[in-house]
Amino acid sequence: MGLTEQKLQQFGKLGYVVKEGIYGSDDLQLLKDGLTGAIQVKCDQLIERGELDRDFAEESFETRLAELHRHNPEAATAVLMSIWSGRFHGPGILKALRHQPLIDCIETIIGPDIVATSIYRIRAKVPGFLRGEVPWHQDAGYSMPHCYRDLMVTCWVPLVDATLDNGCLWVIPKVQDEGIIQHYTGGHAGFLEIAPEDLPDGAVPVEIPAGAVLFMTGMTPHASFENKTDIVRWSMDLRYQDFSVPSNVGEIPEDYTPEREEVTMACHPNEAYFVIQDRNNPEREMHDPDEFARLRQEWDDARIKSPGRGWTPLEERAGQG
Ligand SMILES: O=C(O)CCC(=O)C(=O)O
Repeated sequence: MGLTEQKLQQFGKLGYVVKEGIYGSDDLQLLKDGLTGAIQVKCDQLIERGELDRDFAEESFETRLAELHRHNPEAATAVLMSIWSGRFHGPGILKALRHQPLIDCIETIIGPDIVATSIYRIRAKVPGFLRGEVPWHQDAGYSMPHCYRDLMVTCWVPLVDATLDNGCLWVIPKVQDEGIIQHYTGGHAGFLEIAPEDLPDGAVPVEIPAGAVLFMTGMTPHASFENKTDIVRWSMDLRYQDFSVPSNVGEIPEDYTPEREEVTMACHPNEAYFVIQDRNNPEREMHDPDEFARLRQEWDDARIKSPGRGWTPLEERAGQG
């Protein structure tokens, strides 16, 4: 139940900690089935349009997109983009977000009042797919500046064993209390990126088995590199905060007008937030997957402009591709 005192101390000291066995092999099946369904829908569409001649449905969850990518990189990219990032909010994601053994650990870190954000990402790091490599950044670099000091916990969960070879996450320990590092636009594959000269020393790889969770602060620099294997390094990352951290729970997208003071906005104004646990008002908790998907879509569609997003000043590094 939850994190031990020793693990909590490690989180405070290093800015990250790992706990194994949080998700068992059955716990993520609904999510994997949902992803398989979404992949099939996109493959069917591509086949109908004559852009793909086979769907590799006979392959396993771990190998299907790798084989598809080898066979037809353009079609595989279209499939990947259809589920990329937070675009997948189908079956299984709310269950994964509410998974009690994970929530117990989050409670150890931030207390019993728990909000999750729509900034969950499902990542299929397919061998040879460049967007699968994520350059060095702090998650806080993506949030509004007034939230830099707030604790948002990122939970990185590999759905297959994460190894050096298939592109496990790397983290830089013990710098999480030193503040935000300059992030630049135009980094690898369009991500925000910390310049090499600004990167603190001491990066360590975090090789962990499927179903383990790597907990990080929003200020913990992390990155992941090439997948040199034949299988897909599937992972998901989920994010949690307590009630004191700005969110849009209880608001509607229309509340976000251009005149609104930035400091009153959610840390990520254009993503929906959900109450996961509220002991005093359990009726506020999100349990319905359909309502979850609807709310998620509503905020996604609204495309709220967040004027002061974290990478101030907004500038591209000379020479970045
Ligand atoms: O999964 C990866 O490779 C990168 C994950 C990441 O950057 C994140 O969770 O913020």
